[in-house]
Amino acid sequence: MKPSPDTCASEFAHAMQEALTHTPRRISPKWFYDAEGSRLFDAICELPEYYPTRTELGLLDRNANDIARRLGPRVELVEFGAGSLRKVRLLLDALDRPAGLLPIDISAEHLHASAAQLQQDRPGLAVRPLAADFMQDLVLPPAQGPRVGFFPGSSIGNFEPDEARRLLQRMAGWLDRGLLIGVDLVKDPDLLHAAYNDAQGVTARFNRNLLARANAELGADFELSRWAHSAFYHPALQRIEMHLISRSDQVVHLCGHAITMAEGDSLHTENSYKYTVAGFQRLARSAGFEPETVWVDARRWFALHWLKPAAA
Ligand code: AVJ
Repeated sequence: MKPSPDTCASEFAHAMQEALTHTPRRISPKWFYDAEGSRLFDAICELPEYYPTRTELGLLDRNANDIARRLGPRVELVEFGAGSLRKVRLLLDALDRPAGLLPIDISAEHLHASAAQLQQDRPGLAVRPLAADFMQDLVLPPAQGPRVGFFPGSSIGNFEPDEARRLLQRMAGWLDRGLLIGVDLVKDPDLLHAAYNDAQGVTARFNRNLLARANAELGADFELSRWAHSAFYHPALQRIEMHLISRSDQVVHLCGHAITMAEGDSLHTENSYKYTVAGFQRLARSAGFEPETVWVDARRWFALHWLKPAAA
């Protein structure tokens, strides 16, 4: 496909060019989520090695009544990075007369399909999907009840701690009732390693999908087989890093640029920070929340925090 001048003026084109020409080469993981990337992520959630989804669903399921009581009646839920809307269904089932759901996701197609399905299953619920990047300026429609944020999956781990603090601060401004947020815990590095290096290679495909997307949308000529998936735990920084490593010297063409990569060169595609319970509570306090309750599974793999806005 020949790139049109206008796809090359897109934000994605700009992000890819910057990513490949700066040192170190790095890009925001938000670009993983085109329709295929969202589908691959849903497949990751089903993998035997990828414990976060299953563990968080278990926490929501087992504690649904307690959670619902704490959130209160007639709340409007705002879900950040809503994806397939599977988890919020458990909450909606338990909540006392929820006033509505505002699911926000960057992957428009996937969001609208999931929201339409949910609306069909719950005709009485006001579902108002918002295809947006919540890191950019975000204007929420008028609230239909006390607002509770729902940010599951440990997506907060994609941000540098400073950035995460700023995001939580903005959320505190939107959410008068509080925030229910899922956070992956610091744990045995072998378990973390397995979760991001699954035997079926789905995570590797998810990682390489960034390059497939650049080929499809921007007319780039990445040869996917020349890029190795690399994911490892960095204990001092308490994060998983994902990279794409060039398997040989190569030249990639992207929107009129020829970019040279040497064998072993890396493109850093994602960080996934892990937190202890106390470490995350400290971050939440610094962002204007008061940690109220935390639910943790018996193996201490995943934490679900209920944070209230700190009294002004
Ligand atoms: C969606 C950011 C929570 O960090 O575990 C899964 C994304 N990347 N496997 C994570 C992801 C590789 C996921 N988050």
